[in-house]
Amino acid sequence: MKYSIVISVSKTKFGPVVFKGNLNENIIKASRMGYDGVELAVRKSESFKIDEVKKLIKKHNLEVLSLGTGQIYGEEGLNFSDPNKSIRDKAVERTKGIIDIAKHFNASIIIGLIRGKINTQENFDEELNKAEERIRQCLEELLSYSEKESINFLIEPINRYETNIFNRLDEVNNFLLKFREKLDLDRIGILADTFHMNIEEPIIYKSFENFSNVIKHIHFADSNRWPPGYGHIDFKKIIQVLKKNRYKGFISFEMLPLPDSDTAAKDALEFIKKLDFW
Ligand code: LER
Ligand code: MN
Repeated sequence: MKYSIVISVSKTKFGPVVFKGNLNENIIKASRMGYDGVELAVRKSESFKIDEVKKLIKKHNLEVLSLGTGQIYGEEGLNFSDPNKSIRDKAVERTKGIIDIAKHFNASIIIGLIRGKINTQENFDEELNKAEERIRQCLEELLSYSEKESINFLIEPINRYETNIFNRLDEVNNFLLKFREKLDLDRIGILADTFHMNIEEPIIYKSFENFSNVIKHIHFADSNRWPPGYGHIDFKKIIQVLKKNRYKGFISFEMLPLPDSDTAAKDALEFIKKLDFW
C-alpha cells in the first residue's frame, strides 16, 4: 500500500490538516517520516512555486498524487452548484489554476466542498437536481480543459454537517451513472474518507467492498478525526477489503493535528503499516 499525507500550502482555518505553512519543510518532513507521497491543499495557484516544489519532490522521491480544492470554497465561498453563474464561473476558473499545477505532477483533482451546498429545505429534490446539473456542467468544462493531459477527478462524499450534496458513496455513484453519457467516467473516481463514512455509510467495510471499482483515492482518519488508532474504526478490516480488491491507489492521512502534528503524522503511519503486512 502507498501512503501520503495532506499538506496545506498556506495557513488555513480548515482543521484536519497535520502539516500547514512552510511547504518545503513539510515535504521534507513527510519524506523523513516514511511517506510515499503528498496531497497538497492549494488555495491560490498563482503563488505556487511549481519548479521549486517539483525539484524537492523529485529529490525526496515523493509523488504529488492529488490536489485539494476545498479552500477555494472554505475561504472564499466559490462553488460549482451556486445558483449564481458568476460564482460558478469563478470556481471553475480557480480550479483551472489548480489543474495547471496538477499537469506538472500528473496529480488528481479533488472535488470536495467546492461542489457547494443547497441552502434551502424547500423542494429539496428539485433543488438537488438543479445542483447536480450545475456540478455536471462545471465538471464537463474541467474535463475538457484537462483532456490532453488526462487529469483525473475525485468526488468525495462528505458528511451531512458540512454539505447536503453527496453524503454517501452510493449518491456519488448514482450521480456518475446519471451523467455517464456526458462525463468521461474513466477520469472520475470516488474519494472515500473514513471519517465521513463513519457518519454516513450503513457499514463502512461493505461500502469499501461495494464501490471498490470506483474508489480511486482514500482519506484515513479515525471516527473522531484523530489519527487511526485513536478512535473506534476497524482499520484492519478496511485494509483487508482493500487488499482483497487489489486497491492500487494511495491512502492519504487527513486528520486533526492531535495530540500534536508530528505525533499524529508518525503514529498514523506506524499504526496502519502494522496492519498492512501481507
Ligand atoms: C476534505 O477532504 C474533507 O474531508 C472535508 O471534511 C472538507 O471539509
Ligand atoms: Mn477528506
